[in-house]
Amino acid sequence: MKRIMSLIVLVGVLMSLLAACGSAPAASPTTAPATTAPATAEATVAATTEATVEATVEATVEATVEATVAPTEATAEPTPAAMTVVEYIMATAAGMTPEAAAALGTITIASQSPLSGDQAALGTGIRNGVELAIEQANVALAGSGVEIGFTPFDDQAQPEVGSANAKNIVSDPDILCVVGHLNSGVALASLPDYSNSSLVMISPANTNPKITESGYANAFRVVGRDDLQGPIGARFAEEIGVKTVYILHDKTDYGQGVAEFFKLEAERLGLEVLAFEGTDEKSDFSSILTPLQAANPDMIYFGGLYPQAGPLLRQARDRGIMAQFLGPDGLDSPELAKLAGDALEGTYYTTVAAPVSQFPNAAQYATDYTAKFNGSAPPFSAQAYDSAAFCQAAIVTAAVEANGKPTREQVLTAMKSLPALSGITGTYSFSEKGDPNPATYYIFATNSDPAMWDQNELTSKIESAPPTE
Ligand code: ABU
Repeated sequence: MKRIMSLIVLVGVLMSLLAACGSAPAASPTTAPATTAPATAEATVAATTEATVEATVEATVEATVEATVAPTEATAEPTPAAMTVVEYIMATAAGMTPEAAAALGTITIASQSPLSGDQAALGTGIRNGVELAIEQANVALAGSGVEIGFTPFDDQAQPEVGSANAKNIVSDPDILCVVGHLNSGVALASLPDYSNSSLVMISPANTNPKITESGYANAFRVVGRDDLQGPIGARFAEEIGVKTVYILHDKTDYGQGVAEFFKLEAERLGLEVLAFEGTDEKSDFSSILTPLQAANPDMIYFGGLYPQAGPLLRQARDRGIMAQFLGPDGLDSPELAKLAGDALEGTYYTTVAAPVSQFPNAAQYATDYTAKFNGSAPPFSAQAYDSAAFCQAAIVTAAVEANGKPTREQVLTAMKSLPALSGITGTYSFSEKGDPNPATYYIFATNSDPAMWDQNELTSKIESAPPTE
């Protein structure tokens, strides 16, 4: 029955996309490449205009329809012949001369993610994924002369902290690649510094379109984008019969951004949006929930992360609000189940990460992670492992090319020239802008047992190319 439901939902989503395709105007550019990088996350928030969002949603529909109807590169199954990124690193390192290896000196990969504060569960998983990737690569590369160091940074989920760390990172000449961030707003605050020194950043988690739409040649990610994630959520809401929706968000680049993409698609589908409201409240949601209860929506959509979503949902259910509940990948953490408890039953989230159990090639990673860190690998940690592997592949390629220690510019050039390679979470090739093509989007029904987060029920799975201009 569950399988049939999943298929019905998926077919429904695809049919809706087809219908939308018929009426959608031609896609228009999402954002013109910036000639100067945005200086702050605030500035980039302000830059998210309604027109941009609208244009992106149009492009989204087109891209997704393309991906689902015309199974070209966007729906291609992972190429069986694709070399794994680890095989690629080993084969490339084997081509290094002893002189080049001796000239490498210290080479370091940095990570940036929240290691303290209420998002540390996901941020620590990202750091751990990078650490494991580097440790395992160094074992495999023993004797080749290549050894990569690791320096983790705590960005505290704060744009100003990420930006300050970024200045320290770029001032260390040994750091040739950075894996980060968890929060799109923090990445957007850090990217100007990375960009000014041509330092490759590969994000395991950032979904805001501006990461790759702001003209940064050095920005890459291994996950999908909110201009697809939001509309996919809206289409799912329609498929399960939602007619009215009350939209809340956390006022961040990410949370507000994905909520805007959800809203535009919901309105286009004819759903009534009863409210669109931002809040940075973390504990007492009564002033939000009183008008929400009076509005009696079919669904609450929350654009944000689990530390807010958990208490919000718990308090809503405690007041007798039984509306459907849906949110994006910021909810993809067993911490949500700890915070919301049984209030989580019957709710949904969309995600670009998914439990490690979704990825057959990540089984060994899950075992290794538990052995090393004494806990289950959280969502986004396997994506961090893959991001670090791509950093290594680019660095080793550039080192062979440079016949010694490469510059950051050479690492960036190498990153852009990598072939499609298989990681533990999928086969990745990157678009010109740095988006994975394709990316995978999931919808899960949650269960309230944090220990069973890996067993959340997959409702549907959609592969899509990134939206095109
Ligand atoms: N995409 C989940 C993490 C939140 C963010 O992108 O800001």
